Amino acid sequence: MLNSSDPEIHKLIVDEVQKQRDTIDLIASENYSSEAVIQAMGSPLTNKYAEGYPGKRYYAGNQYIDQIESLAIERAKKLFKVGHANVQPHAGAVANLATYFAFMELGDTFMGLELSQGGHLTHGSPVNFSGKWYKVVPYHVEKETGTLDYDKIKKQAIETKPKLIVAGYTAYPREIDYKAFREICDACGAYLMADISHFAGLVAAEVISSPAPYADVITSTTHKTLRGPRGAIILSKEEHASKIDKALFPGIQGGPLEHVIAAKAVCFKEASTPEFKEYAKQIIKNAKALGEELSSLGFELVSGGTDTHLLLVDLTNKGITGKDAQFALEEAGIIANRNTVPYDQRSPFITSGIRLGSAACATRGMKESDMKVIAEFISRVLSNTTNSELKSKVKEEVKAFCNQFPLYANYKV
Ligand code: DSN
Repeated sequence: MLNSSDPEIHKLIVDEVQKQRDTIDLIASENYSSEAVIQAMGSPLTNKYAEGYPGKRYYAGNQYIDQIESLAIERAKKLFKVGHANVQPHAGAVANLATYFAFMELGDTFMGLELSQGGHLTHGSPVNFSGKWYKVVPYHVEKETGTLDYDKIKKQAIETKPKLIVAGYTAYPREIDYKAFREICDACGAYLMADISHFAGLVAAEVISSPAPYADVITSTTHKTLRGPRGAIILSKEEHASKIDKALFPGIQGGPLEHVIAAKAVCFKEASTPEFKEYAKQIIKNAKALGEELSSLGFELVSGGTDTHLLLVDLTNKGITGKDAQFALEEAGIIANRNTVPYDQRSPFITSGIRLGSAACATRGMKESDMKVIAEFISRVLSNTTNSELKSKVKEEVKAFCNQFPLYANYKV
C-alpha cells in the first residue's frame, strides 16, 4: 500500500531497513524489536482515543483497548515484580517528568549524576526542564576509578537534603548498588527513583540486580535492552500508584498511544521467556568480550570494563576525538555515538570518548568471537580515521560480516 500511496516515504523506509541490515549497530540505547512488536505498533489501534485508564476512560468504545492496556499492566508488574505499572508514557523523558511532577514541587531539590559523567538530560541538566524547574545537586563519579563512591554521595545528600535522588544512567558501565542508594535516601529523607532505561532488559531477565526491592519509583524506556517499541513505563510500589497516574494523565499527557501500549505488552511477554534470559546473558558476555579485545588493542575503558551492555571508551591515549571516531566508524558501516568521558576536557559536541553497546548485536545472534571481529574493525578504522580507502574496505567487510546475521529477513514494508 505504502509503495503506491507514498513512494518517497516507502523508499526511505526500505533504505533504512537495508542500512540496518548492512551495518553493525553499537549504539548502547538501540536494539532491533521483533516483527511481532512492529506489527502491533503498526496496527489500527492508532485510531483510538483512550484518555484515562482501563475502566475509567473519557471516550466510548474502549472495550478492547482496556483489555490490551490491562494485559500490558499485568505483564509489566509480573516481569519487574512491582505493585504498580503505568504503561502510558510516550517516552523516557516524559516518564521522568511525570515522576518529578508526582513527587516534588517546583523549586524542590533533587540529586542526579552529572550528564557529562553518565547521567541523562532529565536528571538535572541545566538545559533541560529538570535543571530549570528544580534545584539540582549533581553527584559525580570518582576521577581515578570512574565509579560511584556511595559514602561520598551519602555525605552530599545529608548536607543538601534532596527530596528525591535519581539512580540509573546512560553511560555508566557498572552495576548500581540500590541498597546503598536506599540507605542514602533513608538518611536524608528522599525518595529513590531508579531510571533503568538502559538496562531494563537485563533487570527483567534477572542477569543484573533489580531496584524493585529498594526504589520508590522506577522509570524506563521500553526500546533499549528490553527490545520493545519506542516508549516508556513507570513502575512503583502500590502506595504511589494514584499520584503517579494523576501526574501523567491528566497532569502531562492526553490520549495514550494504544498501538504502542499493545506493542509494549508483546515485548513484556517476549521478555518473560527463557530465550530472553539467554539473550540477556549473551548481551553481557558480548560486552565483556568486546571490552577485553579493545583493551588488548590498547583502548582505555572507563572503569576498566563493564558489568552490563555498555562500554565507555576513552580515546585520549589514541589522540582522536569522539566526534572524529564516530564519523570515521560510520563511514565504515559501524554505528556508534561519541560520548563525554568523566572529567572530559572537550565539549559534549566533540568529546573524548565513544559509547558502545552490545544489545543489538546480540539480537542478531552475534557471540563473543564475533565481538572480537568487531573490535578489530574498530581498531583498524580508528588507527587512521582519515584514510578513505581503509574505511571503504572495512565497510565492505562489515557488510559481508553482517550478512552472516540476517535481520528482518522476511520483513516487507
Ligand atoms: N538518548 C538515550 C541514550 O542514547 O542513552 C537516552 O535517552
